Order: sequence, then structure tokens, then C-alpha cells
Amino acid sequence: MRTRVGIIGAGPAGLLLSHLLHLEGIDSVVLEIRSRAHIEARIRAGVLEHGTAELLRQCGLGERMDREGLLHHGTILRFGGRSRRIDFTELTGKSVMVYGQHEVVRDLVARRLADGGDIRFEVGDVSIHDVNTDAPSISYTEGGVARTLECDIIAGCDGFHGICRPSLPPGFIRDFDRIYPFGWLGILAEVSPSSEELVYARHARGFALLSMRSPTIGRFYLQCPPDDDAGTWSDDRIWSELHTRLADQEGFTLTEGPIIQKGVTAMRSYVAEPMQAGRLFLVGDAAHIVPPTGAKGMNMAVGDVAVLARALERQIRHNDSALLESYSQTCLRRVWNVQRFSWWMTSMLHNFDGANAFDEQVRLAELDYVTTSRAAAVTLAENYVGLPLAV
Ligand code: FAS
Ligand code: PHB
Repeated sequence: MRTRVGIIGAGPAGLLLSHLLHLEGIDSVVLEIRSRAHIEARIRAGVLEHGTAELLRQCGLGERMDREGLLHHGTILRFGGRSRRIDFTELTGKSVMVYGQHEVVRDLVARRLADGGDIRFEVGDVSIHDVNTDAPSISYTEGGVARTLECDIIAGCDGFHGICRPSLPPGFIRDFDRIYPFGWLGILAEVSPSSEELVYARHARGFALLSMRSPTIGRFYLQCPPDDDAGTWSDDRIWSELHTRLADQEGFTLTEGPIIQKGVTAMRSYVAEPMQAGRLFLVGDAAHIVPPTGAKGMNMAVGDVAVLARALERQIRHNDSALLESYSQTCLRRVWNVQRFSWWMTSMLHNFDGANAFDEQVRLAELDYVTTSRAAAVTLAENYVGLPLAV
């Protein structure tokens, strides 16, 4: 089998790339190890940057997002019992869209299949070959039958635990890594959110986040040990901790509801440089991950896709390789800016074991400054709503 672009992974990166290429008349095949049902049910990111939402609208994928998504014009930072709002729209003229990643994936899969897109679910034994030649290929199994996909380009959209990045020769990739001494317990509950906007709370017992997926589904996070077992968190213990950490002295009340999902996610910052090798291009989590405090993971993947889709259009339609040759350099400038913001939000809002009283006071002072200085609030807001896409 042959195609122009072989895409490994049907997450937001792989699916959006396949869709954008289709709009330019460029064919691709997406190879995914999990089932369609699995990838469409996988609860992950919740916030779309302004630019991500705009891109989805421009490529014809905004209708359900605009109908069911929640447009947010600000967020609340809560510390020392006080709540202070960062007004995105007043400070930047932009907003964010609260619309689950799994919903974006559902929309992308439906559109690709409706457009005749070729997505192979539940494949196995995926390997890449000859990326440094003009005839790269991907071998895989489908229904137990060995197959080969010949292509001009391979897009490694297979996430942090995929096979593309590890397939590169030892020493080719320079790793930049920071592992945090805590994780997040993520909770999904059938409850109307107790706040119209997201609440980021810094508390002596640890960080907490009140988010949401819809007017009837709440999404919450609690800072916990990185290797914590979600099974040790009873519903009572979860709600008790959320009440404590989200409390303020201004009358906030938290509504409880049935918990329908809980899981622990480790926190890590990671960048692989470069993000390309011959005809292989690493995209999204395959190349970088961030702690979710800044709501950036999926949005970074979209940023990479925007650059790669344009570069491939120039190469394939106009035989102009300049953008493709500078893909990694172009993406990494935005990637490092987003890494910095995600690290900064995480450092400001979480408790670090071993931090002394001075460290704690500096963190509280930083929260006080960013919520009282317009100049400081603009820096948070413009990063949170999203830096300009690099295209
Ligand atoms: P993805 O990981 O989404 O997709 C990669 C795809 O490749 C998957 O479907 C996988 O099954 C497939 N794959 C893997 N190996 C393969 C192989 N060998 N062959 C074929 N297919 C293969 N971000 C936020 O902004 N906010 C959050 O709250 C948040 N929470 C998260 C919680 C968890 C548990 C995780 C793991 C990530 C979270 N993220 C969050 C980050 C997440 O949203 C990613 O940034 C986003 O999924 C990146 O999209 P992709 O790059 O497409 O990678
Ligand atoms: C979420 O709703 O999953 C979410 C929102 C904001 C974040 C992280 C996660 O910073």
C-alpha cells in the first residue's frame, strides 16, 4: 500500500494533520494501535487555546465545539482564602474554549471517515524503516496480517510512549527533562460545576483545580504523590480534600456528585531536539510533554500540526522544501515558550517537599503580584489563551 504521508497515531495530532492534508488534496493513512471506541473515550485535556479553537473553525470542525463547548473569558486563582480573577478578554481580547479533547477526537474521526479518510484502528507491531532515504516505509500488522505502508513522509504522532522517537539512533535526540515530585489525581464527576470559570487553588495541603466538561460534568484535580494509587482515594476522601483546598473566605461552596472516573497522572516536562530526522517528523507528545497546569499539552500538538501541514503543502504542491527543512526549529521556539509557561504555572501553584518558608513566601508573593499587577496579569493571560501559532 502507498500514500504520501504515513501518520502513526490517531490522537489530536495525527487526526488533525490527516484532516488538514486532506483539505490540501494530500492523501495520508493513519495507523492507530487502539480501537476507535478507546481513543474517543480517553479523557484528557479540557481547554482549547484561542488559536486552537479558531483553527478548528477554519478547517470546518467548529460547529459542535461552538454549540456544546463553554467559552471562558477568564479564570480564578485562589490562595490564602482569597479568590482573584484573571480577565483574559479584558487583558488580551481573547478567550479559551472548554471542550474536552475526547470530543475533538470524536469530531476529527467522524469528519475523516465521512471524507473517506483511511484510519486503520487496532493495528500491531508498528515499525518505521528507511527514514533517511527517499523511500521510507512503515510495517505493521492488521488482523494478524503483516503489511507495509510505503510513503514519502512519516509523521510520528504516536505520543510520549510511542515507537517513533525511540526508533531514532542512540544519541540522535537530545533530551531535555524535568520530573516533578508530585502527580495529579484526576476526577470526573456527575455534578454541575460550582464555579462558572476554572479555579486554580494553591493550598498548604496541595494544589487543586476545579474544571469542567459540560454544565453537568465536573472535572477536578488534586496534587498527590507521583506514584499514588487512585484506588486509595474514596469518594468521601476526594470530596473532603476538594472542600478543604478549594475553600475561600468569600462564600464559595462546592457541590458534590457521583464520581464516575478517577486516575493518577505523573507530571513531567520533556522536549526532544531535533523534532525531525530525514523523512520522519515528530509531532505533539511524541516530541514534548508538559505538566497540565497550563492546559497546554494538546494545544502544543495543534501548534506543531499547523507548522507541519503548511510545510508539507509547500513541499508537495510547490516543491518548496524550505518550511519542511526548518520544521523542528520553527516548532521548538514556540514549544520552549510553552514549556516555560507550564513550568512557571506548576512551580507557582504546587507545594514542593523540602521547600523552606522563604520559598513558600516567594510563591505567595508571585501569586499576589500576578493578580494585582496588570503587567504581570497580561503575561499570564497571553500565555494561557495561547501564543500565536508559528504559521
Ligand atoms: P496522544 O498521546 O493523544 O496520541 C497518540 C496516539 O498514538 C494514541 O492514540 C496512541 O494510542 C497512539 N499510539 C501510540 N503508540 C502507537 C504505535 N506504536 N502505533 C500506532 N499508534 C500508536 N493535556 C492538557 O492540556 N490537559 C490535561 O488535563 C491533560 N491530561 C492528560 C492526562 C493523561 C493521562 C495524559 C497521558 C496526557 C494528558 N494531557 C493533558 C496531555 C494530552 O492531552 C496530550 O498533550 C495530547 O494527547 C497530545 O496529543 P498527541 O500528540 O496526538 O498524542
Ligand atoms: C481539564 O479540564 O482537564 C484541565 C483544565 C485546565 C488545566 C488542566 C486540565 O490547566
